[in-house]
Amino acid sequence: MGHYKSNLRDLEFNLFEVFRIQDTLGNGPFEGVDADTARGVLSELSAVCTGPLAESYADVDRNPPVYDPATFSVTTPQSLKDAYKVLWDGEWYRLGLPVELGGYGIPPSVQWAAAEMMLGANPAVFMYMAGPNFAGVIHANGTDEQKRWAQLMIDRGWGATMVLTEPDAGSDVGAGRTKAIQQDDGSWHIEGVKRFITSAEQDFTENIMHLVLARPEGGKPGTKGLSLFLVPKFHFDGETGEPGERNGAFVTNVEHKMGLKASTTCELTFGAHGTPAQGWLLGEVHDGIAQMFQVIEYARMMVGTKAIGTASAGYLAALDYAKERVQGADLTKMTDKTAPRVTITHHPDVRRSLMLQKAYAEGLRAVYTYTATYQDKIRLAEFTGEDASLASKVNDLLLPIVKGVGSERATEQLVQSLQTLGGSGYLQDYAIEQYIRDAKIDSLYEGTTAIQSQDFLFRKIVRDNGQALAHVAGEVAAFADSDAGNGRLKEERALLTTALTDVQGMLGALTGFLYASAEDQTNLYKVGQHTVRLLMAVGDLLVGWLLLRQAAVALDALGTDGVSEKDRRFYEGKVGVASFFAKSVLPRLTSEKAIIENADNALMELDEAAF
Ligand code: ST9
Ligand code: FAD
Repeated sequence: MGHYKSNLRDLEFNLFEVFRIQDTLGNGPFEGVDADTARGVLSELSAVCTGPLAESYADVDRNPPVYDPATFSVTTPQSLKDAYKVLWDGEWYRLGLPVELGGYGIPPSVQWAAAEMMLGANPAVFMYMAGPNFAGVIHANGTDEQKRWAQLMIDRGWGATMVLTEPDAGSDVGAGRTKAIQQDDGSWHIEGVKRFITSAEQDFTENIMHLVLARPEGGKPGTKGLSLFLVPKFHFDGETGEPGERNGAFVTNVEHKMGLKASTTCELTFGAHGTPAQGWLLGEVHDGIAQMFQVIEYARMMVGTKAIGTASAGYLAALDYAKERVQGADLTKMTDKTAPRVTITHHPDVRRSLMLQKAYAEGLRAVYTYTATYQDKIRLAEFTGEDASLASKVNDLLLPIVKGVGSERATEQLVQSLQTLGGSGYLQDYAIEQYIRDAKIDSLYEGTTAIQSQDFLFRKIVRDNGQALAHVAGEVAAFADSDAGNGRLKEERALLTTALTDVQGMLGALTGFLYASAEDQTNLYKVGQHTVRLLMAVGDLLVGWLLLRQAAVALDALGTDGVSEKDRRFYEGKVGVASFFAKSVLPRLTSEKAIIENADNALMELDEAAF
């Protein structure tokens, strides 16, 4: 048995009881998949993830890949290779592929449920499997020749990377200096140094395709001057894919990190070691940042789901421990030194912490699943030729919540999971300390939380004229105003209404500052101080709402005949956690709103030396 515990019951509850994806299965793009198939996929994968995939998790952390600067190569431990083989040979990458590239027509909602388990069990291994997915982006944007390469990448099992970051261009991708020089044969030579590139070197695929942002000579400044180039590690035969000469993209360092050590984080140097780094312009069009964002959108959803999957595993580990650990007497008998000792689940503070861990693990799972249902809607609309624009905007709106809130709350709650184990949590005997180290990266890469929050407010709300937000707020309001829960959730729905009003108040204040910035630009600083506060508040609102939606479904189920004992406990947990979150977290949004409304610029006026 590995370290990982999946929560298959909750995944299926979301998919089939709350979001009722069976109503769309068997139709259009999902014609070949029915509910039984989807359940079968998830239960088979759950066995893989809790079993062989999880096995190498600690070993690779303690014995990470080793870099050899003499050969620019990496040697990975056998346990990592074995774990990769488990996923690759199981062809689990096909879950994320379009049918024309060998996918099964599985809807995104099910894919992300599947991804949560793989990411929870062994995140680095999932990330090494990026080749087929990235091939999908090449296939969607490439020339006919590049579409063939995409198929070769899948058939021959190549790795792939996304290459944006440079020493002086992290959040500010547009500051990148790596350049591209066109050659007479139509290809390009890439020159420059990229850093922090995930999976840019390993020793278990025959080739790696790097998707590289570089600026053609004389190109515009900023992100709009960047183009996307395909730069293989080895040149290859365009018909068979057979690898040939080494291309001039060499890994010149592998970082030593706090966690996620199984994943190689590489410095990638182009064209500086006697061999030119030859690349090909994706689709022969200069539209690099927009093309790369197709990869980034997938990766942001992945990072959020990774964080949430790890938080769930941490909660379940803490819960198991708390049910066994005997320590102290019941609080009501604290003065009686002979009172029987109890398991720590009897202590109110442990219960409070466990319930908050459960709320975020299960509430955020509902948030990413809700998001994925909009990806399902996009697929369905595209298939029938209907307008997918609203679904697309809602998906865009929710991505920074999944990524930004998912990663921040996961780290926070994983610390609580460790706390539940007391001093034992600090030991490497338990997986939670590694969960914390491995999940911390999620609030950093793929755009830090500050970047997510600005994307959320400026691009996804203001630039969208609030359309997607109005749609989601409408759904929250409709639920709050309904009689869901048959009278049992009345107080909680009132708290949800207040939380929605608070979030609307925050937005009102922030847009007020934005308008005022037309007169006095420093008003923008007031916005900038509070975008993360807004992002986190909307995250709490959505968690609160979706937990209550789940509670309403659970109450309906509890009211029917024949509910098994196991299900009864599961449903009661759903009602309990929703009520807890509504009463103990949502009211905080009122003070968050007051903080935003009272924003001033004292912070910005303070001399840097005073910090
Ligand atoms: C990284 C990788 O960190 C981490 C690990 C990755 C591992 C990958 C592994 C994947 C695994 C796959 C496994 C598959 C297994 C399959 C199994 C399936 C079950 N949305 O606002 P402007 C575009 S990588 C869409 O002016 P600035 C848009 O084209 C490094 N597009 O930006 C826009 O033009 P327009 C990650 C967007 O001020 C243009 O950009 N690094 C969006 O020039 C310019 O926009 C980062 O993420 C969006 N949200 O630049 C960087 N936003 O407006 C973070 C922008 O005309 N920094 N565009 O439409 C940022 O995001 C900055 O905000 C910035 C600012 C760079 C965009
Ligand atoms: P900086 O941009 O220097 O940010 C430093 C701090 O300043 C952060 O707190 C940030 O939020 C804040 N900040 C910066 N600008 C602003 C602003 N405008 N407003 C408000 N706050 C701001 N990159 C790739 O291209 N491909 C990969 O595969 C990849 N994998 C990675 C793997 C790992 C393990 C790591 C650590 C990084 C990886 N990255 C990758 C890079 C990653 O995406 C960047 O680290 C990230 O985008 C942040 O950039 P930075 O580290 O330069 O931080």
